[in-house]
Amino acid sequence: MKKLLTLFVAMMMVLAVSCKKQEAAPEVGPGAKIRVGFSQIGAESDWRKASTVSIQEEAAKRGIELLFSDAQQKQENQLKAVRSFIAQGVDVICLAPVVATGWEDVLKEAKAAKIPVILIDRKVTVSEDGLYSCYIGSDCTEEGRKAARWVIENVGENAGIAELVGTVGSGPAIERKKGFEEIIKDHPGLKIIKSQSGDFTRSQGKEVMEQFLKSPEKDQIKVLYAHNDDMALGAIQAIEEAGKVPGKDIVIISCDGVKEMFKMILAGKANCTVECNPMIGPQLYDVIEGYMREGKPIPERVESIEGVFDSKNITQEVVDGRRY
Ligand code: GYE
Repeated sequence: MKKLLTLFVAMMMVLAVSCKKQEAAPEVGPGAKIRVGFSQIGAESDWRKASTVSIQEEAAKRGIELLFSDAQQKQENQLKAVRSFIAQGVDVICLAPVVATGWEDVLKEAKAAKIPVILIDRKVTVSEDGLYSCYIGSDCTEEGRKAARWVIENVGENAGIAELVGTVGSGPAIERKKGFEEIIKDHPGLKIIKSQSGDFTRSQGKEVMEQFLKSPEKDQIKVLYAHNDDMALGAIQAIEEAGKVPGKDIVIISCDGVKEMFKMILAGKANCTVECNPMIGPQLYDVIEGYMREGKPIPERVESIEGVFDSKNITQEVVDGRRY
């Protein structure tokens, strides 16, 4: 009995630390409308477009009123959107932050208005705790590690690596670089010899790769590590235009797992994509409805489940079944 009691107390303690201290939920009935303000980054990649669809479709399905704002990759637009959501008194704010810093003031304003903020897909760096309720999304550092492990296992110990970095200052760009470097640092033959941002877009991925392929180091580039599929897809075009064979002369690995990248891997023009799941609408509204309708505390972290895809597990069936 005493053992059971100790276990119960321990479980309650774990529960207490894993939930951020927050206002009691307003508790609305099953029929009442929930209003959510969502500040989306933009439409820079296939991944982003899929994430927008997931959040919009799921809101419609559940009868949740969604106020949607597209920031066109600009933080100033996101700050305006969040402030307007606060002014309109939404129940919950959902924010996909384009960069990691610069959010303290607006998050304090939301907190003062007692509106919980749920971050999705990108993290922020803030100096104090409790400025947002929850982060739903991927572990992008782990994605970087997975990419590096794949290179070590499939390419070997010696290769010059070109890196296409995501949006400067964004969580995924910082973390995917960090995770990748953390693993290759113990493999001295694997070196990043070129590294530049392509802002997560196909057009800039192509442009930057063109420059890499004109640089004095061009013949040492044996691997391309792109922080997202769109930049890799742009780079594939640049590689072909430079008269090289993508997937063979230069091994290509990126993050996201969008359908277009799957097709390239199946065609042998790319080699691997580390999955990052954009379909988080259902997880987001489970948290919001749990909080609003049942008074459940908002969890601090909701993780998405993700895999690694290469020629060993991509088939035509997998490509056809991919929604985005
Ligand atoms: O990898 C990229 C997008 O924030 C995780 O943003 C997301 C990234 C994703 O534009 O394609």
